[in-house]
Amino acid sequence: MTEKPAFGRILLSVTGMYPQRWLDALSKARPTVLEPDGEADPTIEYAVVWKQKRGVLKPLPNLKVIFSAGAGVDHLLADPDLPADVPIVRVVAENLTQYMVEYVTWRVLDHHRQGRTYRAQQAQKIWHEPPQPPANEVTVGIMGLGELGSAAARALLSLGFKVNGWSRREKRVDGVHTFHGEAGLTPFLNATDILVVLLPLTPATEGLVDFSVLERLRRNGPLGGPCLVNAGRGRLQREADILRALDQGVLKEASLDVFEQEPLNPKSPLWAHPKVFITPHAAASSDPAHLAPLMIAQMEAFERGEPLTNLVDREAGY
Ligand code: NDP
Ligand code: OXD
Repeated sequence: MTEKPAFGRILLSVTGMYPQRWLDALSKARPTVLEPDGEADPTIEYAVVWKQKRGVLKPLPNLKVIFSAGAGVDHLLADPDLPADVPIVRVVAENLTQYMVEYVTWRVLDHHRQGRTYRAQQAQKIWHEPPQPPANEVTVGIMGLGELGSAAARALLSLGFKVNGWSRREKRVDGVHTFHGEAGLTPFLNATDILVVLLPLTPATEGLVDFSVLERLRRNGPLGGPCLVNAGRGRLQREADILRALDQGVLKEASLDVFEQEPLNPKSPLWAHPKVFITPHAAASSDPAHLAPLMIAQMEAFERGEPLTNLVDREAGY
C-alpha cells in the first residue's frame, strides 16, 4: 500500500456553499481550518475556496496550491490579494459534469418540446397539439466547448440534435460543427436555434450575451424563434438586453440559471416574465462529499511530486 504523505493544514474559505459540509468532508482526511482571520499561519499549505474572504490567502507563507470549490474561478481571480505565484486548481469532476449535462438536456428538451406552451394549455384545460419539429431539424449552439460544453454536446448529439460549438481556440469535438474566435461568432450565431452558454467569466467574455448577439440567432428556424440557456455566469449576459429581445420577439424564450447579481433581486422583471424559466444557480452545484476526496487525492499526489491537473491559466482567466 502507498504511504499517504503527511502535510500541513488546509484553509477553508467558502461563502454561500455550505462551509460546514466542506469542513466535515475535508477534515475527515486532513486538519482543516475555517477562515482564520488573516493570520500568517505557517502550518497552512493548501486552500479550498469559493468567493473567499478578501485577503485571507495573502499572508500564508507556505501556501502550495489553491483549490477552487467550483469549476469557475472568476470569484477567485477577482481577489486583489490573491498570491501571485501559487498554482490554482479548479473542479473538473464526473459528478459535476453529469449535473450540468442533465440541466442542459432538460432545458434544451423543454424549449424544443414546447414545455411553456403545454404548461399554459394545461392551466386552461386546452387539448391541442402544436406542430413538433424533430430534433434533427434543430441546431443547438454551445458557447464554450470545454469540459462542460463538450459533455453537453455529446448528450445532445445522442438525442439527435444538430450541435454547433464556439470556443476561443480552434477545437474538434466528434459530431460537432465547430467555430472559434471573433470571426467564427456570427456564422455560429446565425445557425443557432437554441443557444447554450457555458463560457467562463473573463474580461473577454463579460457582457458578451447582449442584444447584438441575440439578434444574430436564427429567427426563421423550426422552433419559431431562438431560445437562450445560460448556465455559465450571470455577468456574461446583459439582462436588460434579454428582456428587450424577449419583448420584441427577437428571442422566443430563455432559461437562466445565473444572473448579473445573485441572488436575483426580487424586483427583477425576469422573475415574473412569462417567457423566462429561472433556477437559482443550481445547474451543477459542487458536492463536498464527492469533491473533497478528489482534492485531497490531488494534494497527496502533489506531495509525492506528481503534477497538478486541471490547472487554471491565470492569463486567460479560466
Ligand atoms: P472550461 O475551461 O473547460 O471551458 C471553457 C470554454 O470556454 C472553452 O471551450 C474555452 O475555449 C471557451 N472560452 C473561454 N473564453 C472564451 C472566449 N473569449 N471566446 C470564446 N470561447 C471562450 O470550463 P468548464 O466547461 O469546466 O466550465 C465553464 C463554465 O461553466 C465555468 O467557468 C463556470 O462559470 C460555469 N459553471 C456554472 C455552473 C452552474 O451551476 N451554473 C457549474 C459549473 C460551472 P478554449 O476551448 O479555446 O479554451
Ligand atoms: C461552478 C459553479 O463554477 O457552481 O462550479 O458555478
